Order: sequence, then C-alpha cells, then structure tokens
Amino acid sequence: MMIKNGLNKCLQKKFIVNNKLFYSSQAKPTRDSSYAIINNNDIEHFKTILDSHSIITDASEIDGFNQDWMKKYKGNSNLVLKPKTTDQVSKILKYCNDKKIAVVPQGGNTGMVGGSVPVHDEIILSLSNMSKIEKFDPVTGVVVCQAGTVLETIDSYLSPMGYTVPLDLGAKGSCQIGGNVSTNAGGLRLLRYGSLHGNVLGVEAVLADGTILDCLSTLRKDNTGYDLKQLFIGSEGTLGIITKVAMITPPKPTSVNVGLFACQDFNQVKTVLSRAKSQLGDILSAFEFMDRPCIDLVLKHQQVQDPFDEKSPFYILLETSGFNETHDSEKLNSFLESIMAENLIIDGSLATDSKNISAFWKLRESITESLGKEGAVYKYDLSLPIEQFYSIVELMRAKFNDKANVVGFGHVGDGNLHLNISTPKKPYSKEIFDMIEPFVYQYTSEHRGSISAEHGVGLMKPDFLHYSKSNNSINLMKSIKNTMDPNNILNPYKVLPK
Ligand code: FAD
Ligand code: 2HG
Ligand code: ZN
Repeated sequence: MMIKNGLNKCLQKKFIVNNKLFYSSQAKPTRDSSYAIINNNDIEHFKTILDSHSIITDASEIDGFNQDWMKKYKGNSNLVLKPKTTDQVSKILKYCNDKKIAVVPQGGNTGMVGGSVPVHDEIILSLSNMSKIEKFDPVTGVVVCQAGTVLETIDSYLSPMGYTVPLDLGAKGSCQIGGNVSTNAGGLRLLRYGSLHGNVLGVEAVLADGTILDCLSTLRKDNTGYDLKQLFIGSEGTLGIITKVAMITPPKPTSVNVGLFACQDFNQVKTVLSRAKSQLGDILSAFEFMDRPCIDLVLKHQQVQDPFDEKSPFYILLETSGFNETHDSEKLNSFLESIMAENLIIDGSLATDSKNISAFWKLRESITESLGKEGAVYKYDLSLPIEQFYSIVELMRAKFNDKANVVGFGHVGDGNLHLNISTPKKPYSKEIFDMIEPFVYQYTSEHRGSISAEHGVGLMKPDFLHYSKSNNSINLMKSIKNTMDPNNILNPYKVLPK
C-alpha cells in the first residue's frame, strides 16, 4: 500500500448561499398568537437578571442568531439573551413562563434541521457564555462542564491528561456539548464509543417554569427509578434547557491508523465492513463511506488531491485506534492482506502519521462544506438496513437524472446514510422538495429505518415523525411535553407534530 502525500489543507471560505427560504415540502407553521410579544418592560426586567453585554437587541448583531448555518431557516427574533449561570437561566425561564413568552435555546447553531433558530419572534437563549469546564476526575475519566462549552475545547482540555471526548464531528470547533446532548449527536466515532445516551452520566437542566433539575450524577451505575436525564438527551430543547453535563470520557488512543479503500460496488463495502468488525474488533474506531460524487465535490471545492490515480464508485475510510502500535499494525496488516487477497477492494492507501491521517479525514469531513458551496442542498439523514442502504441513493439519482446532483455518504458502520441532493447555483425550490418528500421518508419507513438517524427532527421533520414513530409513541411524547412545559414556551413548532 502506498501513501500518497500532498492532500493540502482545505481553504476555509464562506459558503455560497441564496436567500430563498423553504423549510420543506410543508408550509412554515403560522405564529401561535397566544405567545406574548416582547416589549420594553420585558427588556427592563431582563436587565435586572443579566448585565447589559448579555442582552442583544441590535438587529444586525441578532441576524447571525436568527439564521441557521445552511441559510435555510430564518426567524425573526429581536432579542438574544446570553446568561452566564444556571440561576440566570432559571430566572429568565420563570419570567417567560409567567408571561408566556416563547424561547429557543441555541448552542453553536450548527444543527441541520432548523431546531436552533426561532421560527417567528421567540427569544433566543444562547448558551455561549456558559463555557466553563468545572471538574475532571483523572481516575474515572468523568468530566463536568457547562452546556455552552465547545466540544473541541473539552477535547483539547482532556488531551494532555490522556483522555478524549467520546464523540467527534465535523462541527467540533463550533458545536457545544449542550447542543450535542440535546440532539444526541452521533458523529464519526459512535461505532467505537456508543451514543450519548450511554456516555452522558448526568445533566443539570432548567425546566420551562424555571425549576432547576439536578440530575448531574457522575455515577456509572444508578438504578434509582426513572432515568430522567435521558429525557433531555435528544429532545432538542423542547423539555428543558441543559445547563451542565457530566460525561464519561475514554482514554485517548496512542496508536492510530487510517485506511482509505476504493471499492467497485456497494457489496464490497458491506463485506469489508463485516470483515473489519470481526477481524479488527476492539481497535476499529470508525468505518465511514462516501461515493465517488462526494469525492468529486471535495476535489472541486477544496485544495485537496485525489489520493488514487483511478476513479472508483465507492470509498471507505477506516480508522483503528489502540494503545499498542505493534499489536494494532499486525492486526491491521493481516486484515488488509485478507481483503486484498479476496479482491474486496480495488485500491487502498494507509496513513499512519498525523499529517496524512488528517488529510484523509479532511476528505470525509469536508463533504458537508463542499456541498454547501454548491448552492441549495437538500439533506436527509437516514438509518437504513444495510441491504437497502445505498439503493435509495440510486433511486433518487435515477429520479433526478441530470436535474440535481445526488450523493451518498455517512456512518455506514452504524447504518446511517447521509443522502444529499444539490441543485448547483439554484435556490431552494418546492418542486425539488416535492420530488424528494415524502418519498424518501416512505421508503425509509417501509424498510423500518429512521427518518432522522442523528440530526434530530427540529423544524424540518415534525410532520414526518409518524414515518418513524407510532401514534401511541407520538401521543406519549406529547403528554410528556405537556407535563414538563404546559405553556409550550420551549422551542415551539419543533419536534412534535401539531
Ligand atoms: P445547535 O445547533 O445550537 O442546537 C441544536 C438543537 O439543540 C436545537 O434544537 C437547540 O434548540 C437545542 N439546544 C442547543 N443547546 C441546548 C441546550 N443547552 N439545552 C437545550 N437545548 C439546546 N451531527 C451529528 O449528529 N453527527 C455528525 O457527524 C455531524 N456532523 C456535522 C458536521 C458539520 C460540518 C456540521 C455543520 C454539523 C454536523 N452535525 C452533526 C450537526 C450538528 O453539529 C450537531 O447536531 C450538534 O450536536 C449541534 O450542536 P450545537 O451546539 O451547534 O447545537
Ligand atoms: C456528517 O456526518 C454530518 O458529516 C453531516 O452528519 C451530514 O452534511 C450532511 O448531510
Ligand atoms: Zn453524520
């Protein structure tokens, strides 16, 4: 296997965007007129809770908070509050609940389903000023931090002590741990470390009426009744505002290898995945997949080189992480020998030093950014059985022909496909949405998949929730919401259908 050098650092440019805002094939929800419209008295009251720097009323400053990073969803809020303490969050929510003022919690605003921005004039409660790492236990690996701490900051803090965060994603430099927990973000290493439902040991959350709920346990085992913290993991800010998170972190691997493999067809990808699981076992830490159009997009928009001389239809990025270089290399080499001997890959390249490892990861992690540079992008984040995993990409490609660029990539090791359809240089269009939705959701439902594997429901999918949840489940979700937030002030119009 040859390592090809020269995959340069990507140029960080602003996404090309357009201003036509469509939410989905569904109409934008109308404003619920029972919410109060904020006035000067409200702002004067917030001045008794927060210092003046933590209250933003200037329209141009608020603009960035009103709009999501894809420039697909835009609200109309005229107030951003940036509390520094749990007590301040509690006082803000108590007031909003009493006055029936709607609130949208916002972390790093990197979410992909429009959950983090207001739909109408909700107050934006930004957690950015709550970014302290409060405690770390070097024996148990448990870290406790405020919800606004950026994921990468936690990782940089842990690294010198030999620990790492159990989740990693392309947005790590901007997303916050509170946002990650609220969306139950998956990412690139879920295959190895599991989901946040397992890694989060405790949360502190403020309920809609201002009650501070202390579930900030740091215990690995605690079966004392209902596990209430789970309600906040993945509920996208609809049940409470997370103010602190306690999370178990794994030791940072000292030996890391990344292989990039080219395959002729998706069957080869599937077989390599099953071989990797059985032969690499405990050192397998990521198994990502991307089709050729993804690579073409990255090559078009980033300063990177094709690692292979020949084009192939499918690529796998496989990572091993462990603590014994000799053991890991032996294991990886015998795995590589066997997949090559059986012609399961047509080309491959291995990176063992940090420069080449990051170059390989860059190819995978910059797909989203490259797609964003194309213009309108329609994103679908699906869990599908491995047998149907790629068929939906082929179906959509056939449906669109040359009307749109259809790409497939994602966390194939976890059964999670990112289907993206882009129409370069064109604005979002209802016609395109109607060609995709509800077809993609129906297909997913027919194969008992999930219409949101990791990005959440947000504003994009409440009307489609029934494709993945039974009526009884949706009704129970509604009654939990009603119990915890009877005035419906927290992140309205999101997650639950009307
Ligand atoms: P935001 O976008 O600000 O908010 C997300 C949701 O959580 C909103 O509903 C918001 O109201 C709520 N929320 C935020 N903070 C709180 C809080 N403290 N309390 C209560 N509710 C809160 N996601 C994945 O799962 N896997 C990936 O691999 C992945 N890769 C990405 C790569 C890129 C380049 C980008 C831009 C995004 C990616 N995402 C991925 C999506 C996104 O980064 C994650 O969903 C992330 O967890 C959101 O965190 P955030 O702080 O930006 O939250
Ligand atoms: C990823 O895995 C993210 O890179 C983004 O979840 C997926 O852009 C997307 O569709
Ligand atoms: Zn993803």
